[in-house]
Amino acid sequence: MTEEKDLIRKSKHLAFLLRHDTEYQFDEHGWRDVKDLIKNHGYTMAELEDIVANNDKQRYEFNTQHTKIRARQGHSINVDVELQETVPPDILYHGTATRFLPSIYDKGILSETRQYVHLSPTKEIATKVGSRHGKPYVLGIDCKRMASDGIKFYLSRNGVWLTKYVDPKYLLTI
Ligand code: HQG
Repeated sequence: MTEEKDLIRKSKHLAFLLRHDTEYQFDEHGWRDVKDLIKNHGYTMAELEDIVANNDKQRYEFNTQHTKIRARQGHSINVDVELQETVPPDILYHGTATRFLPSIYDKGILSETRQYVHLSPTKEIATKVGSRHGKPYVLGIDCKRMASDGIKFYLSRNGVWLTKYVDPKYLLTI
């Protein structure tokens, strides 16, 4: 494997280790010890520094001393990554696959295995998110109405909008 491919593989595996690993005892704010990743998961400090600095979606962050690392969003494990509650723009987008639409129009957008439903600021980003699951489809979300109904939104430090659930009544035809 080339060095570059190995780093991509390690960056992807880090998403699992920081968002979904039920074997590890995370602290309440979702931090994992850098030492654990070096000792037990084959990372070097230089690789972790490289991944955090250059990750395409800026998914990860260090604490100030670089002794701990966490994912900024996307967790299935139950941690509080101190998300910033933020007033959303009037419309956000959710990228999904066409085969999920009947169920989404029936039950709304569920967070499924993750802690939150993920919403994108642009149709372009939402299309990319949806295409991970099949033929992409972009739903518009009436965030203005959700916010005025008292529903909370959070903005992760890498620009992903999060909310707990989107009721079908807030889905827009775009
Ligand atoms: C769908 C990536 C049927 C939902 C992305 C989605 C994102 C339903 C799938 C982040 C449903 C869950 C999250 C319902 C929701 N019936 N299907 N009622 N409600 N769904 O991967 O939003 O690269 O957990 O539409 O860029 O695709 O990993 O969520 O298709 O930001 O950093 O259930 O993951 O970021 O899939 O992606 P996911 P997502 P990273």
